[in-house]
Amino acid sequence: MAYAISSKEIKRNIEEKLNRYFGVSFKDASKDQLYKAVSMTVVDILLEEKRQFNIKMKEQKLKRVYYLCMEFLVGRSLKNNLYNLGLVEDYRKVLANYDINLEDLYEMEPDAGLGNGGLGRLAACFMDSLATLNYPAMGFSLRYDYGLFKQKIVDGWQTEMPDIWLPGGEVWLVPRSDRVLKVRFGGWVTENFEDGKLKVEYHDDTVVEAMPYDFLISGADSSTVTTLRLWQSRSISTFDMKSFSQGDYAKAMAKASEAEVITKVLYPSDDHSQGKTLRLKQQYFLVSASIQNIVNDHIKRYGDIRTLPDKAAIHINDTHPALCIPELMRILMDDHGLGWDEAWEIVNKTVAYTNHTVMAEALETWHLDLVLRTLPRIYQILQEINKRFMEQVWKKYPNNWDKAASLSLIMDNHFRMANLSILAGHSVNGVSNLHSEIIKKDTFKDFYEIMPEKFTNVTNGITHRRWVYQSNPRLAALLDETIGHDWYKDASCLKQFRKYENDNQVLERLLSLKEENKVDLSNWLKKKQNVDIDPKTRFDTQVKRLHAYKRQLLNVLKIIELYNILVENPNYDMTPQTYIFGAKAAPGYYHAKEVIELINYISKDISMHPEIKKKLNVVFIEDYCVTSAEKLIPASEISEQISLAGKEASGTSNMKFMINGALTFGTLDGANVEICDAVGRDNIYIFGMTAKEVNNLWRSGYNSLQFYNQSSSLMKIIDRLKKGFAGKNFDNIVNYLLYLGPVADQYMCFADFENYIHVYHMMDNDYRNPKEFARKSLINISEAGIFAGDRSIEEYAKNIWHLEKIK
Ligand code: 26V
Repeated sequence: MAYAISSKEIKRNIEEKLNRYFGVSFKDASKDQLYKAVSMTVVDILLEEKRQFNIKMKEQKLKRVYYLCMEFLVGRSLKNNLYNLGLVEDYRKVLANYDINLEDLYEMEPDAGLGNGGLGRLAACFMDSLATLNYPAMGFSLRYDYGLFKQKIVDGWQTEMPDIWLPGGEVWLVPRSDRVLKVRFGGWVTENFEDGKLKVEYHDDTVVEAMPYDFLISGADSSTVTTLRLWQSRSISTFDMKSFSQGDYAKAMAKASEAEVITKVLYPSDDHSQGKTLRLKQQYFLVSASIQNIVNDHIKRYGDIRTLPDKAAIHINDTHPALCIPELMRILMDDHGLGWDEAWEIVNKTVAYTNHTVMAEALETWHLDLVLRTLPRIYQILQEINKRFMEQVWKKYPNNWDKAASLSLIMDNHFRMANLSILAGHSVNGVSNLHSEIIKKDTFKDFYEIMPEKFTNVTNGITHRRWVYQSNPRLAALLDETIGHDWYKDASCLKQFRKYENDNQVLERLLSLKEENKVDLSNWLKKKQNVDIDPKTRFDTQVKRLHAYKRQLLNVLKIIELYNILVENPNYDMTPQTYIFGAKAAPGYYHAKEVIELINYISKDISMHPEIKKKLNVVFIEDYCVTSAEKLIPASEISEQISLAGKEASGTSNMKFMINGALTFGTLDGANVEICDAVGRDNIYIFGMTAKEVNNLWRSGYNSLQFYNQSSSLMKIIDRLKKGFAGKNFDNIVNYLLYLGPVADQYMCFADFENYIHVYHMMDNDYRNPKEFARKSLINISEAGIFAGDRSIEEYAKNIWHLEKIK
């Protein structure tokens, strides 16, 4: 059901915005002005829907989920909102009357890149599903001035440029100066009892203002709007007049900058927790403002803080917002006079936690001194939580120091945020079956032993509306024609597509639409990077953050192997193929940057050999982001998901590729395992060790040389790396792989190499039979329904948040 608005109104609304904000008419407006004016009219519609939504919420008094996350990787909004409101064609027609192409306006919008990768994009997909399914929900995050850096490749090397998204992105933010809050940092606190009541006083603290901006996200064919509230930090005293009068201009501004820097920039690292003060301030700023907001709203609506768990579910997406636990304790005790036990019970019933990584270096900890200095009251509460917990642990496991050490919230003078989150909340979930098992049996096994009832799984999901309907219109049209349109709201209907697995016409259509998507991608890449790729070659894609555990290097080893073969024998019968990479490395992650450099140099080297390039091409997509993913995924035929088993919590691009008909070439890791179960072994290319085998090999001692000495292929690959590509050798990478340098390959690329190549040949063989390959592709699309974000959200709503839908 489309939002009801006439073409005349649309036209008038756009004209009015153009006139009021830019002083131009349709005819004279620039594309940028048109994009902004059009977007403003869409925001007005969303505000109207929001008003209706608020009325319903007031009447129905439903429980609501508050999704706290440091990252929301939203991408572009104009197209998404027009689709979800069912207004694409109406807007297209209005604009066409003035010779304006709606697609051109989409291209004016910058990505809201307020996230690093999977975790942030998942949060954004979930906002879509929550609104579409009519669940009462609100997201909270930060309004970063700069999102994830823009990647520029300079002579093969990644450099980082600021992502200045606000000039084009701010149109989507609705300022809410009526809801400003205050957050306190630093100083020291005193506790006194007055009339038997605890009175906490703050001294010498710094108060920062939290200014909310609402990002409204419409549901698809639903009148529900989810608000994503982004907090901006502001100084209360913007200006120190005294210093200014004395001529000390820098000092006059210093206080203001100290406050404003908090939400200046998204931390661009998702590989290890660095314990930086500013990051801690960001996290506390987010949770303090959000929890105050939640509590204020609850009191206003219901009057009694004790009913909070009946009306609010607070979800912490990874441990980054885990300080909401002591913050809620603080507010319940210090501001609302509750006792410890009562407050603790409310926190427990309200908070739930999702873990997104088992990588030890990414599990967050905070140094006690840093917390004490930055958040003195929070420090006291955390110490008290731990003291009480340790008393219980000691009682349960007398004199068992191992248990105490593994469960304690404090280790080596650091607070462990995962331990806090598991202890305080009522639910802990992993993001794929395998990951949830690893959490229980390994990462947090001692917690699982004493509180098994808290542990559960919710396998990730993606919004198939953005990732197929909007980004792959040709496939969407084929689905609509064959199985009808119900899949749009109910992805489980995709199963009906399986009826066509032996229908030659449909298989032909699948092949031809993929080819058209490949042509589109080639044209886009030519325009964007002046790079040629041949749409007649197989498109084999690996796009994700660059991290050693994701093993882009293993893919590179395979490419060098093929390159070596072609150099030796240019007539080698090989399916022409193009390897597409897209990846950002954390700015301080040197090894990851070297892998990017290697990919770029191989690409350059191949370009110097035009005959080889026809059969084997490599391209690196600069500045991989949500918008480029939307172009790449529908055109890909092979999806590389080759992390070392046990390391990738779930993966979500694997789901996006699958639903677009690409075949997974991957290890039994994360959600690949469930993809394999869904499509069956014949329709996926699985290779490598299982998570169990990985552990065994690691424990018995991985010796890369053993693999190297037994493989003439690996020897030649290493020789080639030493010799170099396009005049540059890669000795550091050689040392990494052979365990000769300071950084060595813990992710055991060599151990999986042989099987990777073996399965590559099986895949390649299948690919030579297009119809057979198309059938496998069709089966992947048909079985992708379970990886819809809608399914994930239904599980969260039912099993963890206990929500009802808005009527
Ligand atoms: C971690 C850290 C560590 C401290 C510094 C800042 C920072 C920022 C982000 C992260 C997030 C790492 C966790 C993450 O993104 N996990 C990914 O979550 C996806 C959604 O569940 C999942 O599909 C991926 O497998 C998982 O790697």
